[in-house]
Amino acid sequence: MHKRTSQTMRLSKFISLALAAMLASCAQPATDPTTIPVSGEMVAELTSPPIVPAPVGSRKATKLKVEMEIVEKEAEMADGVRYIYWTFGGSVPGKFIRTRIGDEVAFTLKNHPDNKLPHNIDLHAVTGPGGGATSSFVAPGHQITFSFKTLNPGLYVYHCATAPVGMHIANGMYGLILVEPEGGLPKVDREYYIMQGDFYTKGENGQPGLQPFDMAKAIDEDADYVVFNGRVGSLTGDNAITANVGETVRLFVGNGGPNLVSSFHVIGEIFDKVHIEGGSVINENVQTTLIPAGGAAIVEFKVEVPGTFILVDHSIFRAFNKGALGMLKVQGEENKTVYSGKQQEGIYHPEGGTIQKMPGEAPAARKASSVAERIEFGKQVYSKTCFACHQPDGQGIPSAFPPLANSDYLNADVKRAIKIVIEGKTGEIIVNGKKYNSVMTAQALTDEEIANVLTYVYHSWGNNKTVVTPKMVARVRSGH
Ligand code: HEC
Ligand SMILES: [Cu+2]
Repeated sequence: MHKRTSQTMRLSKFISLALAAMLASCAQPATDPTTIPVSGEMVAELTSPPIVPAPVGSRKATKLKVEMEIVEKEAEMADGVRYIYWTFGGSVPGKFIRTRIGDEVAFTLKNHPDNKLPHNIDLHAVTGPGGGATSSFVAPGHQITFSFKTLNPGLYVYHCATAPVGMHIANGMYGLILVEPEGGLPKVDREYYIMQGDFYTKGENGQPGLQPFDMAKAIDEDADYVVFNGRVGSLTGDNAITANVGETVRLFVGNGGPNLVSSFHVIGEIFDKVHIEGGSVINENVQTTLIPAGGAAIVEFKVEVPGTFILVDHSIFRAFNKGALGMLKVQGEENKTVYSGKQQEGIYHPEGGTIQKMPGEAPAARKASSVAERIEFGKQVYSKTCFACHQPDGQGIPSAFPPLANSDYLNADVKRAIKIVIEGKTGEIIVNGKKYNSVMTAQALTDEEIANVLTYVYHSWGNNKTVVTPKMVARVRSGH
């Protein structure tokens, strides 16, 4: 009897203790991140942009080994323009590091023996002096290891902090480290890594050859190049990032600077969610998000319609003249409710002229009855549609918009020219010996208008006087 009582008592005491412990662990507000236990160890997957490592998912905090090699190397900044980059892991930005809260990161920084300079690393995700910089200074041919615990979830910049700091950053020494919250970020279909940076070269933008760093321009914040992922064209044409209609896309966007802040925008998309400054506050329904130098943002949106969506720094001359332009190509079914495409076009005469209707909708606009008329009507189309880029005199703008004046490219192939006006054009082309690699948007014009404008262009500025007819345009449009 006595024995049984004491057993029961012991058991009930045990149960209440266990309950109390359980309750305490539930009631405990967010665990002190410094006390999150780590189990096991693993080698971190590191990726070069625009790829990101696999999500942490539900894995427990662990000892995460990061091995980063510093590489100084020559690479292309733009077509024909070369630059000596200093890199974390061989790319600009450097390798993406993906951790979760509570991880103990064992960070090994290796400075390749062929390198010329000492470097170090300051990770904004580190709580400690210099963000690791004071412990990580490493000479060529050496390696150092230090360790830190990730205490705050978010997206953080890392960069070299060796004097002159600005120069090390300007040469490409930055990247992103993500600290995921417990349980990981919500699942999305696509994730990409993009980082803006400004570059300062002795020669002006586009001047070919190996370009040295220009300290005076850097101090003046007078950038020759403002680019995503280290070079002009890193995310355009065949390098574009991709998604399918209906998918959710998450962009980890950083800004290495060294000087400029980024007004990050995707033309034709609205950010459903933005983790402002890479932190925990989520803003919704954002058009353009400001990313400070040495800062980041996580941007999420669903793609509802197909097309090419252009990523820019909306300080817009940087996008169209200094390189801060990328592309997200979305494939899939059209959704005419979300976006109709062009339904109707008329000529808008504020002073009260007649509205011209598209053929098919109503009897067409005035049809040219002679070549002279075609040229005259074409000139009107040109001065409304083409001249902003190709310029009123057809001279174009060096390294941005190719000339139509005396253009060997234009004169060589009329079908190709028609196709360009119908479909737009991206990718490298050579016009009169100069390379262009930019974007011409599709021009929403009728066959008649395209015939007119191209006839005008072919009869202007020393071109070969080809006459383009609406029939020719229709044939190209139908794929013949
Ligand atoms: C938004 C700027 C823009 C507009 C507007 C524009 N273009 Fe272009 N165009 C470009 C760019 C940029 C290229 C080069 C594309 C590339 O690099 O692949 C180009 C290339 C061309 C080319 C081939 C290259 C050459 O120089 O011969 C032709 C022809 C052309 N455009 C004609 C036109 C015509 C005609 C119009 C008006 C109906 C027009 N473009 C409107 C930007 C534009
Ligand atoms: Cu450095």
